[in-house]
Amino acid sequence: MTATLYHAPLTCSLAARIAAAEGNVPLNIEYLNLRTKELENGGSLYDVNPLGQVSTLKLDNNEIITETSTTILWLQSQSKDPNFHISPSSPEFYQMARWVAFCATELHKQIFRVVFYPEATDEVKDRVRDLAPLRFEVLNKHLSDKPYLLGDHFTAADAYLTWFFVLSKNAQLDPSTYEHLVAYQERTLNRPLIRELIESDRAKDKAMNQQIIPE
Ligand SMILES: N[C@@H](CCC(=O)N[C@@H](CS)C(=O)NCC(=O)O)C(=O)O
Repeated sequence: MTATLYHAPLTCSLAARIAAAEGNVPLNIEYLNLRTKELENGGSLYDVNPLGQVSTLKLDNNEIITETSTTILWLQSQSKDPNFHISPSSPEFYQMARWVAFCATELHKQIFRVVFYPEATDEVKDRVRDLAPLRFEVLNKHLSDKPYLLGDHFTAADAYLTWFFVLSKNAQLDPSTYEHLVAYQERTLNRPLIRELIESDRAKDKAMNQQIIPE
């Protein structure tokens, strides 16, 4: 009953990995290099996802789930931790889905998808970076009276937002004037399981010469 995550170190599939770790959901990891699309154990990411993208998850019945947002929601559905698992019939589920979608569309695709890719000029990248402050403001206000996006407990939505902060410095984004966001970043990035995953991904990124975070 263990799903396999096709995982390129430090990329958005780390968000799915964080969700699995925090929800105590068993997960097999198939490493790949996102620059070459080569799977560590042979074959190509294109064999499982024609777009050559992570996050891609293979369930134990061989069904494939793509899109980071959906993989994160699936992983949370498998968690037996009552503080992590949120039933789709509860109103809270839609708050979680809202923040997962916010991370996917307002932060990941809208900002990272431009600043980390060669298609855009430096001028376009800077203009897209200018979208960040309003989004940071929304998050800062939301987090002003709670430690995590949904309240007292780390949920799947936090897994996605935490990953965003793993790479935000490399994207030349600066949330340092948003005090609740800074506190959130410190709180989440220092959770022991998350720290361990980031350290292990940094080492793997380097060993693979994938250079998501260049030295
Ligand atoms: N539609 C996918 C896209 C995710 C995405 O942009 N993944 C990046 C890594 S963070 C990727 O695989 N990039 C490689 C490519 O687009 O060729 C999702 O929402 O998860």
